[in-house]
Amino acid sequence: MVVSNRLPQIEAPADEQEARVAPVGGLVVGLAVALTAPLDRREALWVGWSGRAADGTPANFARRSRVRGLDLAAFDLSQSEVRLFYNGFSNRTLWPLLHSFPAKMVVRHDYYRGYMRANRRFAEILMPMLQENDLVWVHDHHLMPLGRELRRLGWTGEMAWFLHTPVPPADVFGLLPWASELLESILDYDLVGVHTRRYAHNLFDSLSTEIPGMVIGDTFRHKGRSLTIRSHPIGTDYEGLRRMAEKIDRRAAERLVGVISEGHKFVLGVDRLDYTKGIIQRLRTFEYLLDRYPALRGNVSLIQISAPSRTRVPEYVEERQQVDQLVGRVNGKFAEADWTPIRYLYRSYPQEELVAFYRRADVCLVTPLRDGMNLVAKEFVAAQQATDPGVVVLSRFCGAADSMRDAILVNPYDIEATAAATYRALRLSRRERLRRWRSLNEDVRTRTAEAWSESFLQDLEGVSHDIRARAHTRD
Ligand code: GDG
Repeated sequence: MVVSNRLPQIEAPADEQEARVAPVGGLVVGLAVALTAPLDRREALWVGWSGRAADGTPANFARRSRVRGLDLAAFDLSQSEVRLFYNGFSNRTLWPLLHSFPAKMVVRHDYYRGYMRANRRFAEILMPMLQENDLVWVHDHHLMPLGRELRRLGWTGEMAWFLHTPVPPADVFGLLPWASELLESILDYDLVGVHTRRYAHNLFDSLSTEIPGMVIGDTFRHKGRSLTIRSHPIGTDYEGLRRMAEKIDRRAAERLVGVISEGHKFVLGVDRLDYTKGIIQRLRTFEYLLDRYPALRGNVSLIQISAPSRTRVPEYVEERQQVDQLVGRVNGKFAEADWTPIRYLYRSYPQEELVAFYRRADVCLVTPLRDGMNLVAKEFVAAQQATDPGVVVLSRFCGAADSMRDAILVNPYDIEATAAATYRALRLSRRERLRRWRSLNEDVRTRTAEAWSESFLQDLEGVSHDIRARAHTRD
């Protein structure tokens, strides 16, 4: 049983803009791929929020449906759950904290209480659906204490949690007033997965700082409980993306991107509109690039696709305004009658069209200030032409940078250096582009979403087996 806050299919929109972008987001994309692939011995049911905010008290059971090969079970949240649990504690407290933006963290006790209550309700809805021998796989920061709530209701089976965000250093985690309670709650899982070894290290460090316990190998022991923490980096649907990319012909790409004259290059950015993605810094980088290298004016443009996200959260409203203003300023400064430096697209595209953008771009700027993994970088690589590939400029501060060493790595806070790296990317020889792409492609081809879920679930079975064996020996 897979549990996440959001599902890939939204029944009725919580609000109009969210409805259009419901499937956009790395967790849903990665999991949908993993669960649609033939999980040989396994069947999966994916349970989560319908996306609907009920008018009165929502029903405490989930409605089942089958969508594009996935078995889903969805339930509604109340309006106050959406406000306190989803927009509040999940998006305004935990999200900025986990991404090391403590100044943006909103500390409100009603948010925390709402979060704990909502987790309890998730557990009440799940419990009657669980059958003996099920594996429970919980996802992301919204559902950190769900494992504890399920144990309270009597679930004794195997249970794991995967956190899709980064894990900040212990000093930052400790800024959360409820750090020790939340960290203690995860000890009820058998296995916790994160994207990188650094995040696993940070989580051990936070646990050791907040709770008396012992780290032994990759387990944390506290009051007779033992939690294993391991890194399992997520990937993409490599084969699917390649097939999609190979079907795109020049005309279809031109219909979308426009006819790009010979010698004109384009740089691409694709993100949910989120302050962690470094969109403001990216726009400033592009501005600096045009200032510093005037020969690029008229010959290079930036296409920035920003999918609307969390549109009810004040920090996201503010980010959107800042991005709008900056795009306007830079375009006003440099545009010519026949050339617009930044083409800013505030919308979400069907995946085939996104792939056409990837395929056509010369350089992809993937420059988050902090990101758990970042699937855009991997999708871009998967979509490239093997004979004439584009170049990835990648932030050092995302999980993807761990294995994508042949991207051009940058510190996105350093606008001048990132502009210089972008300039270099635009001028790389074909030979050098090929060399880098081949190495990146090998990484993306082998570490897929399917491989991620399979290795994680195998790990969970192994860990649970060890726990049972230890308990048996004690008996
Ligand atoms: C979280 C973590 C981690 C974007 N615009 C459109 C569109 N997208 C798709 C991309 C990609 C996904 O959304 C974004 O994934 P990321 O991984 O880049 O980022 P988050 O949404 O923040 O995801 C992240 C991930 O979980 C998985 O663990 O990597 O670090 O923050 O798949 O293609 N898709 C479509 N149209 C768009 O306009 N169809």
